[in-house]
Amino acid sequence: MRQNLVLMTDSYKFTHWRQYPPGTQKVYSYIESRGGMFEDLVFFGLQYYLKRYVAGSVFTVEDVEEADQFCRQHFGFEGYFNREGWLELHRSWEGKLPLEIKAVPEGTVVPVSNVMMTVENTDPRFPWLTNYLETLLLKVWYPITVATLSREIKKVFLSHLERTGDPTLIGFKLHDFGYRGVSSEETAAVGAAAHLVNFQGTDTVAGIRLLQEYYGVKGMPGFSVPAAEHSTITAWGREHERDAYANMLQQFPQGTLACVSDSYDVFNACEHIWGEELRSQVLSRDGVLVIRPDSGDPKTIVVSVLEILGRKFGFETNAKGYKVLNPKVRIIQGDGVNYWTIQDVLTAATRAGWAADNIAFGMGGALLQQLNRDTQKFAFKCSEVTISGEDREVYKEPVTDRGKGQKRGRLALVRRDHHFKTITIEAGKSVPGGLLQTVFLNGEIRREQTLEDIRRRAELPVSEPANR
Ligand code: AOY
Repeated sequence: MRQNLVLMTDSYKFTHWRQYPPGTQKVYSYIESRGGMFEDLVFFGLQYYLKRYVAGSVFTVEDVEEADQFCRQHFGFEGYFNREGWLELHRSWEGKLPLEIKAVPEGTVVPVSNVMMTVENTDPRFPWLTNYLETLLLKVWYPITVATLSREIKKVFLSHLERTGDPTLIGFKLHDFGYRGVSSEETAAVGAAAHLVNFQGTDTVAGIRLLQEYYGVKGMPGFSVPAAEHSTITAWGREHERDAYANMLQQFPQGTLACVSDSYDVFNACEHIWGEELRSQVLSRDGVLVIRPDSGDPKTIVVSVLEILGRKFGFETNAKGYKVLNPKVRIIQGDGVNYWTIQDVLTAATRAGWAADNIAFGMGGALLQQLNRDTQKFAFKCSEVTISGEDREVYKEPVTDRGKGQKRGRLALVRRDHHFKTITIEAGKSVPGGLLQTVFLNGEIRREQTLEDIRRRAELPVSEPANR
């Protein structure tokens, strides 16, 4: 399917140019989250969508003609699609889009119910262009929601590390296992990139490539290690589980190595194979063996495996009074992992006296796919129009759902001490210290963000480990 920006919108938007009042010169719209699962959002992903779809010369006369044909068949009538308008737009701007997009810098943590970005047309002949782009631009809901969820899990994990162990371990405690469980390669790339705002562990290669291509990343923003899957263990046959594990140790003699260990009996594997038959090889190995249980109730299995590994490989008690396994062995739980089960597992481990240091999680579908636009109630709404030179605040305020009431006029995001506030800009005034910056103007990217800056803005305070 050939990409055609003119067709990248909802069908009804083709017809909206006929619906604005006569004399409409400007449509000004904004994006906000109206609440949902979390209170603070990490703004992320707009730069990808702008560079990929919106910046530069992004449509041709051929695209307009194709859209015109499409709409004629789709609606069964001529003249619903704004052929003359799009052709005039192309003549005037050579395929570039006369829009101004302002946004908070990526990585900024913004409370819900605040403006995060605004869109307006800059050429009064094309006021219909602003909301034509809603369908494309509102997709930022997805990377924002993934980055937000990933950061909330980081908060949970950090609180456990602070109580029971070493908070500086946080960067590799939530590994992205989600590549296979998403609906498209683009979803994988965008979602995995969003996770890497907060963490450094990922198996979703597409996210790294997106950051390298769209966020100017020169080095390596995400890391992984050799790890077994069931096929590489079961291919040896049930009688040769030990040989499969021994081969892992032999093939990867250094560094961190992960091995799924529940192919037949995870308790037997930990107790007798890892803990007895291969124990000396594990202890003499130059690196950490990470055992991955992959079935059963996560909190029960993780605590049981910790107990077995503690008996077989030993542990120390840290300065906070929690048990830390022999440094040659750790656990990664990758089955049934979501925002809630991570807390269940960490709470169960804490109760049993185990530091969070011992545990990492692999999270797949629940990180990248089990989210929707309503997880944080995202909306793109018009708050001002200019009609025949007169600026008018516009809003809806349905009696049937007051929660859908809207902001009015031109909006600014300001920070007073530590809280954010959205204010309406008074006519003709500017807002000093406003946080929305022009990132796109008339076809050009005006400001770029680096992953380094994005990560720093979204950072959480990490305390130093206590000395024992
Ligand atoms: N990867 C840490 C490195 C990755 C994976 C990917 C689905 C890894 C497993 C592991 O330790 O066990 C996609 C399931 C697992």
